[in-house]
Amino acid sequence: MKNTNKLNINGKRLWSDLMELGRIGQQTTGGVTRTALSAADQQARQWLLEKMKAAGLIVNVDAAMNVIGTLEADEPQTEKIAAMGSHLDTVPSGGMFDGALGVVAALECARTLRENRVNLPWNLEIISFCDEEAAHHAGTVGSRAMMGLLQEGEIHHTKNKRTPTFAQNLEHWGRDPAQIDTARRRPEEFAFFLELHIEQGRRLEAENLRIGVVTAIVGIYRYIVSVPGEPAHAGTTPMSLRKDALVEAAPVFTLLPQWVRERNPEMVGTIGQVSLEPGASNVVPGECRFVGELRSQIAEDMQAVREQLKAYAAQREGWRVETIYEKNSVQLTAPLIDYIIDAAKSEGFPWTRMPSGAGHDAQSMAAFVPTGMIFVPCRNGVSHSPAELIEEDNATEGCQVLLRTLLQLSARGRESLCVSPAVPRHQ
Ligand code: HGY
Ligand code: MN
Ligand code: MN
Repeated sequence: MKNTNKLNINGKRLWSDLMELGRIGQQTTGGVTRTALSAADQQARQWLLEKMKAAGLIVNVDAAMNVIGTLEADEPQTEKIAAMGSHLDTVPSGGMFDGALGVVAALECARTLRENRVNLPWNLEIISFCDEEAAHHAGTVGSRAMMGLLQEGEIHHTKNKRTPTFAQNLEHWGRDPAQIDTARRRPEEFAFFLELHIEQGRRLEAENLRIGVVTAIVGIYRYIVSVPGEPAHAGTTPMSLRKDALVEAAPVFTLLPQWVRERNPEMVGTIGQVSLEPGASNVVPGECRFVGELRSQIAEDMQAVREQLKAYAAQREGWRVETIYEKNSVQLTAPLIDYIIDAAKSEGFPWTRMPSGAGHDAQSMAAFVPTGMIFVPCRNGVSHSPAELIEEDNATEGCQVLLRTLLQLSARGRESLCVSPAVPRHQ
């Protein structure tokens, strides 16, 4: 491989792409809504495909609607594939950098390599995973489909009656849900997977650091709780005769955070979604369904609060607790962490090791593939909000470290990179 010590990505082009992509699904509120398999998400998928083709990549959209662009090596010295990427889907009224930065930066690395005729010893795959943000039911659908981690039938579940299932939306885009298993890849195909992402927390900014070297990704346990009531006329039904599902459910909205705080101040718990049936202002709620999630680097924390929630529900007639999923935290791959640190040092950016409090597609990949993650700071640590913001320099620096890590792995990593998957903690 030719000398690449001074190879730099094109930060202006990277930023221009991020701004262009950020306009897809932009809301008048300033946020971006590209929920998975929506028209805006599909528009972003098409945008990416065009950019990948213009960059000379071989493109493919797999059965889970992951987008994969391949920069083929002229003379590959191994069957193994280097992979980088993230996701383009967003939460409703989210930001324009969560996920997008990792996909566009990976594309920028591929363009830079091709323009400078740098020939890697392996094919490079740029991947944009589908439905990272749990638009239908569970999250990281595309990356879990690729790693064979989907639960039986999960693409036919939905978190509420107003949301189509992932399978229904696949059909909407002309895909056959029955084929989803063909998205599965053999983990041993991959030499490694790298993901660049905004930190979505305050630490890097607070400590004046520019690069986060991710050591572990938080565990997430997520449940749908259904609470029965009796639908009734809001005007003619006396208070004493009501069975109001929202009133029944309401104590849990404060109890769950209290259980979490009492268990471990480092742990978090959220009820971010509540739906009522029939959901009319003049009908006493006949059913309340809410999604509760617990996050901790320590599985026992989440198990303890899960048992409190299940015990509370078990004492109440008709309550149901459905597990969406229980993902334990994963440690990322030591040799890759060292390569990312070397890359940050050689680019001269102050860095730190740190865990991720957010979930990522890297978590799915890390189950079976050597995986590393790079963070850049975001303004006030805000994310999943129209106020999500990074500077152009953050994008450039993160992308430069991503490229440097890839180059160093390509130059000397093949032998030293022990192809041992990450060690999921507390499995
Ligand atoms: O929820 C998460 O942590 C991620 O942003 N999907
Ligand atoms: Mn997110
Ligand atoms: Mn993300």
